[in-house]
Amino acid sequence: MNSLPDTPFEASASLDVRADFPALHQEINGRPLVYLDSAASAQQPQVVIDAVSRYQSHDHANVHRGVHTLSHRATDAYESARNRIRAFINAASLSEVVFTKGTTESINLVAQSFARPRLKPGDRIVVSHMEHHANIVPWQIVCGQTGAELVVTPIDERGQLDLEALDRQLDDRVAMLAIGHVSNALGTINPIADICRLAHERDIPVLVDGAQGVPHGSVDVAALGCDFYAFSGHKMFGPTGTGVLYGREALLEDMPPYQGGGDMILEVRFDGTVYNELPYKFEAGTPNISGFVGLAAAVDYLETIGMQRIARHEQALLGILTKRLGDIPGVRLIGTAAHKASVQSFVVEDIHPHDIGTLVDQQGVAIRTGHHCAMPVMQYFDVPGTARASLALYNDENDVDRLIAALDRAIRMFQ
Ligand code: C6P
Repeated sequence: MNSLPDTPFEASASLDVRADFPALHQEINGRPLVYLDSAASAQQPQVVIDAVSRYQSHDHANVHRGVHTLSHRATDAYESARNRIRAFINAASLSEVVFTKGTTESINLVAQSFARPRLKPGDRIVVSHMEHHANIVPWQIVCGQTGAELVVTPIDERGQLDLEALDRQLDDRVAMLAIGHVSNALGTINPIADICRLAHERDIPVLVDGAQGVPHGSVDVAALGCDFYAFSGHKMFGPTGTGVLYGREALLEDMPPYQGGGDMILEVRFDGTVYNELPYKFEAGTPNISGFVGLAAAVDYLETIGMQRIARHEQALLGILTKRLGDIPGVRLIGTAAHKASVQSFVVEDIHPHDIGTLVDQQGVAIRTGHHCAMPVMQYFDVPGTARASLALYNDENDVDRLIAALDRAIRMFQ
């Protein structure tokens, strides 16, 4: 079951995991670091750093290529990472778990290998107004290549998807629906299982951008019913340069390779090449082996704590953060959906978000400011950008206090 929480203010299941994250134990500008930018990139626990280091120190070689012991060890580590991640998202088979560089590459792969050969002029691809650029631009590119048209599902002033408009838009011209699980700029959790059901009643395949979904609750691709699910390792406490594309086997089987090169072939002749089986057909070249070893360690770490506990902890903290921010005069919250993950965007009257970001950084508090690669969201709310605090399992109430104090001070400097 997809258990991203429905209830915004569940009781806190307090977590005490800060000690596991070495990067959190440092001073920035003379103050203990408060890290509230996990939606951009989450910090890594020591077990992930150790797993990568152990692999690099003892087991490293290329995968699927050598008969020597180290190559076997590297291949075993890489393929057992795939199995670990398969189980984490409940994919039916290893063939359905393609390793990529990140969400961006996963979505581009689907746009080019799945959508492009199927699209014809007049077809439609539906995306929502709250998408990250990674779930807009690849579709614009493929529309340009094929004559298909991009259609945008509106959102409301709380940052929620207009489901009735989506229902109307999903007609027989639509060849693909590409939708985010959780908005990075607004925190909105979309009802993906319902959306997939709606789309599938009309035979429309669905890609879910899960970059902000996977870190915040257990994601079960079978229960969601999506055709593709894309996510990044670095947002779920793993290394950068790792990503996953889940795809239904029958669809992946039918798709041409995204890139050509070593490892994605069974036989190469000048008169024709036979491609490798799934998922290797989509993994040309030497992959980020140590990165996926680290990602598997991150999955172990998350499962040991428990995704439900993480979700409850984050929800409780989000409730506190939202209330405290909303109580500050001059602060406008951007993204107040009924169902949210632990991200809160805001703007402060008469102060540019970048100034806010710089001033709180001077007090040791890391938040992200700007358009968050979601410019259409900024256009909808008519703001140049927002300040965004994003919470993870290692944040606590003290972090919220520190942000609020830093903000108060920043605002006073402008008065
Ligand atoms: N969002 C943020 O600060 P990559 O860069 O491929 O790992 O992930 C891209 C991406 C796609 N979809 C969503 C919903 C995302 O949030 C992101 C990355 C970061 O919000 C960096 S812009």
